[in-house]
Amino acid sequence: MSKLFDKPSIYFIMGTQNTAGREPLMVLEQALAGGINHFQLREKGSDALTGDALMKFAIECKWLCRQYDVPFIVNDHIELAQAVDADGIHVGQQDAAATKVRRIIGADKILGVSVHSLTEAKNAIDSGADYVGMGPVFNTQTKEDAKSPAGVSGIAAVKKLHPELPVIGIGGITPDNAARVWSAGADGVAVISSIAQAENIASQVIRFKTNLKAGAGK
Ligand code: 3NM
Repeated sequence: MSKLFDKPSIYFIMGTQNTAGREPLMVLEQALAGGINHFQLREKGSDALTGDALMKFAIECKWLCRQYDVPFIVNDHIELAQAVDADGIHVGQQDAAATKVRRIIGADKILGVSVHSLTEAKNAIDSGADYVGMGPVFNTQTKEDAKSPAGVSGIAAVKKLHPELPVIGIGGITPDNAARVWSAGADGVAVISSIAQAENIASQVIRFKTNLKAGAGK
């Protein structure tokens, strides 16, 4: 397993539109206090922050992540990631091609790619991805154009062929189903709503950790 994912990762993803009206920085700080291992800023949709407001928010998120020594990863916005000196960038299949992104950000930054098949996983490796996000594992309400839920079999198939590639499951993951994702071979779980909208955010992260450990017989 790569050093980046050397233990079950709770990889929290959030934009200002995911917090059900709660102060996003407070949500992030609670998630960090609970023990998330990675954070990705993902501003999406018609009400997404843009321009200076997005830059300011990204700098604040990065500062909070630094306090907890958690890598700060930006979704899709390469220029923003570079401007705030993020630790990494995550791109989808529709975003700028991963090979080009790797060339722009250099070897030292983290590159994550969303994949939905073995072929896409192989292409991500060839592009220099440090990890892939694979989903949706379960049904999700969060991503409007999400594909049909694929379960955990795709993750198991990718890990069988590419055991060295860190794979993070995404889509509809909760503390109750996270251990299934881990048992299939995933290196972590990427989560938006189950953490961002939890009543007690830090406790919810701790529940994820406890349940992942319980399922860690792989
Ligand atoms: N990507 P939640 S599913 C951002 O399948 C994202 O690639 C997906 O949100 C994919 O944890 C998804 O609330 C949404 O289900 C995940």
